[in-house]
Amino acid sequence: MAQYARTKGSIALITLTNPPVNALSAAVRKGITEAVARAFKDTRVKAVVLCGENGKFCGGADIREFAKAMSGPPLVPMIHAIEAGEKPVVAAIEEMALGGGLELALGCHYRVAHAKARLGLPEVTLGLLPAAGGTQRLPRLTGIPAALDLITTGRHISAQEALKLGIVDRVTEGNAVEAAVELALSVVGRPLAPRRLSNHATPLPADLDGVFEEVLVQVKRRARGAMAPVACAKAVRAAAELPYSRGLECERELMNTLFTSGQARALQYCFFAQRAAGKWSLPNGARWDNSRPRAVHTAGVIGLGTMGRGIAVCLVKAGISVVAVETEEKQLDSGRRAVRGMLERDAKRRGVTAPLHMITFTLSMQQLRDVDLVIEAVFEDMALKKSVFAELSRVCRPNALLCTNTSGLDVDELASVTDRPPLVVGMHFFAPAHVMKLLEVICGPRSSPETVATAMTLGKRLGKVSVAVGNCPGFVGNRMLKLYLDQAHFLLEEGASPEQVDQALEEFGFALGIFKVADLSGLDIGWRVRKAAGLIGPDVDPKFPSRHRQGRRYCPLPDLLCEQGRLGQKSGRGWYLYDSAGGKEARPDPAISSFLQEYRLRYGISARRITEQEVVERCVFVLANEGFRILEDGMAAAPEDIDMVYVFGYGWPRHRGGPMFHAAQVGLATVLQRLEFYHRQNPDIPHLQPSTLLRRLVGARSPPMQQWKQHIRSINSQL
Ligand code: 3H9
Repeated sequence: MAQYARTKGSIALITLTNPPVNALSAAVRKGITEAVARAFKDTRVKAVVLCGENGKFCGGADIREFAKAMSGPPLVPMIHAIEAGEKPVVAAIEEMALGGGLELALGCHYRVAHAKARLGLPEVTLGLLPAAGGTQRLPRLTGIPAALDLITTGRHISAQEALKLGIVDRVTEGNAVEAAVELALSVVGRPLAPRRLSNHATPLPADLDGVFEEVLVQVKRRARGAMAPVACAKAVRAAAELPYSRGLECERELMNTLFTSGQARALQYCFFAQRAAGKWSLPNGARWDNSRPRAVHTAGVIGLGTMGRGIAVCLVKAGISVVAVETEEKQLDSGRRAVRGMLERDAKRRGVTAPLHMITFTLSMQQLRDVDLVIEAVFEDMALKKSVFAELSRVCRPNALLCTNTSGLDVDELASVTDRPPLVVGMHFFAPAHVMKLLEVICGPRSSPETVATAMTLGKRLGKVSVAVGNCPGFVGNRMLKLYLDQAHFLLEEGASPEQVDQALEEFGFALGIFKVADLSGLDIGWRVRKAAGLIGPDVDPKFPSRHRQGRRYCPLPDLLCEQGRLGQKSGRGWYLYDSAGGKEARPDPAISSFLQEYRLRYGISARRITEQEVVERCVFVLANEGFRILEDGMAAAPEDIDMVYVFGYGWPRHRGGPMFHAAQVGLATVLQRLEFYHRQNPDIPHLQPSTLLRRLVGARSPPMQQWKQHIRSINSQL
C-alpha cells in the first residue's frame, strides 16, 4: 500500500497506493512506516519524496475505518518519525492533501504542490479535529488566525493560497513529483532542524484573547450546538499557549471526546449518505452505473421569478449556455437585471469575468428550438404548467429533455400533455436555487433511465446533492414539511408562541426556526396551496373558521394571518415583526401574542405550558414518522436519501444526521412510545399515529438502518 522506488540515484520515491483517494488506511500507514524506515537506512538514499498514486496525494485518514477497532501503526508517531528523520522528506502534492494527508505533508520538511491541488483540514466537517498533529503544526507555520480559519471551517484552499500562507514551498504547473524530486536533490545536506514545524514557536497575535473570543462567537453562531468547531478552536489555543508535546496531548484528549460522540457518527454518516444518494436505481433495473446521461451544452429556463433566476445562474456558472424565457417585457427586464447582477457579484468575488455572454433573454419560446434541455420554473399552477409543456412539445427538438421545477405537482400528469413522456422529469430546486445544495430529481413512472441519469448528473455538475425521489404530492421534502408545519401551528393553538417554538428548534440545531422560515418564504405560498387543495373555500365561516377539515384537525391560524395582510418578510409582518417590507431582522410582535390569546379564547382553548422537549419531539418525530411512510410507499430508496433531503434542503442540523438517523440515535422504541403518547393526547392528528414500518421495526428490535427496508412487507418501489 506504499510503493518504494529509487530515482535519480539518490532519491527514494514512496507512493501511497489506496484508490480512489489514497486514504491512510492501516495498510497504507504500515506501508509508509516501512518504506520511510527503509529509505532512512539505505545509505545510497539522500532524500525522500512522498507522493500518491493516480495523481492524487492523499484524501486523509480512511473514514471507513473509523467504525472499526484501531489497527496498524498510528499516524502521530509515523509522522513524527518522518519529521525527526535525518534525511529531507518532500511531499509532492497532486490534486489533494486533505485531513491526515495534509498533516502527513506538514510532517515532511518541504512541500511542493501542483497549481490545481486543493489543500485543507476538513476534519471538523466529520465531527473531528486534525489529530495527527495538525492543530499543533499548522499554527506554528501560518500563525493563529489563518490556522483557526482553516481548522474551524474545514474549507479547502487552492495551491496559490497555500503558497501565500506558507503551507507549501513551491507551486508548479508541471509535474509535481518531478518538481519535488528536483527540490529534494537541491536541499540535500541543508540543516533540517529549522524545517521541523514541531520545533517552531507559534507566532502570536497581539490580542490573543480577543482573537479566540471572536472565533468562538463565530463558530457557535455558524454551527449551533456542534461540538467539533469549538474543540478545534481549543486545540489551536493549546498551540498558542503550550509547548508542542503538551499541545499534542490536548489535541488527543479533545479528539477522544469528539471521536466517541454521536455528532461525529452523524457527520460521518452524512459523508457516506451524501455519496450514496448519487447511486440511484429504478424498479426496471436501470441504475446510476448502467445508464448513460446525455451531454447538456445548452438549456432553456422558463420563468424568471425567484426560482428561475437562481436556476439560470447555476446553469451559466456550470458552463451551460442558457436561453431564458419570460412572457412580459417587464418581468423579462427585471429578471435580466437580477440574473446579471448575481453573475457579476459572483464573478467579482472570484476575481473573474462574469460570463454574461452565455445567457440570452427572450420573450419567444421559439428560441428554445435547439436546446438540449428545458427547465420550467413558472408559477405553481397545474393548468399553466400543462400549457407550457404542451407548447414545449411543439417547439423543442424531439429529443430535448423537458424538466419541471414543480415543488409538489404530479410530474406524470405534466408528462401526459407532451409528445415525449419518457423525456420528462422533475428537477426540484430549493430557494435560493444558486445557493441551496439540494436537488430533488422526481422520477415519473414513465421517465426513462437516460432522462433520470441526465438530471442526476446535471445536478452534480451544478454542485448540487441530487436525490432521486418518487412522484407523490410534495415528493419527499415538502410532503414531510407539511406535517412538521402542522405540528408547529397546533403548538401555537395549544399555548406556545412562535418565538418559543423557533427557539426550541434552533437550540436543537436547525439553522432557522420554522416560523422564521415561513416568514422568509412568504406565508401566501402555503395559503395558495391550501386553497388549491380545497381546504379553504366559500364554505369556511370567515368569522369562526373550522378547526377540523377533511376529517382531521386543521389550524386556521396561518390563513387568518394572511387575511390580515401579514405575509411574512415581504410585507414587513408575519409571525414576527420586521422594520420594513423586505426587512430581515425578526422581532417578536406583541400583536401576535394578543392575536393568539384572542384566538384561544374564541375557541375555548385553555393555553398550557409547553416544554421545549414537546416542541422538538412533536416536530422532529413527526418528520421521521412520515419518512417511514415514504419508505413504505417506495417514494425514497433508502432512509439516507430522506436524510440528505432534510440536511441539504431544509436546514436540518448536519451533526444530527437527518430525521431518520436521529430517530435511530434516539432509539426507535422511544420514538414510537413518544408518538403514541402524543397521539393519545391528540387523536384527531392522524400523522402522530406511528407508522406501520416504525412499529414493525421496533417489533424486530430496532435493526440498523441498512436493514430497515427488509421489514417493509411489500415494497412498491417507485424508484
Ligand atoms: C482525518 O484525516 C483524520 C486525521 O486528522 C487523523 C486523525 C488521527 N476515506 O467524494 P468523492 C471515498 S479525517 C475513505 O465521490 P470527489 C468516497 O467515499 C479525513 N473513503 O470524490 C467515495 O467512495 P465511493 C479527512 C474516502 O472527487 C470515493 O472516495 N479527509 C475518503 O468528488 C470518491 O469520493 C476528508 O474529510 C476518505 N478519507 O471528492 C476528505 N475520501 O466511490 C474527505 C473519499 O465508494 N473526502 N473517499 O462512493 C472528500 O472530501 C472528497 O472525497 C474528495 C474527493 C475531495 C477527496
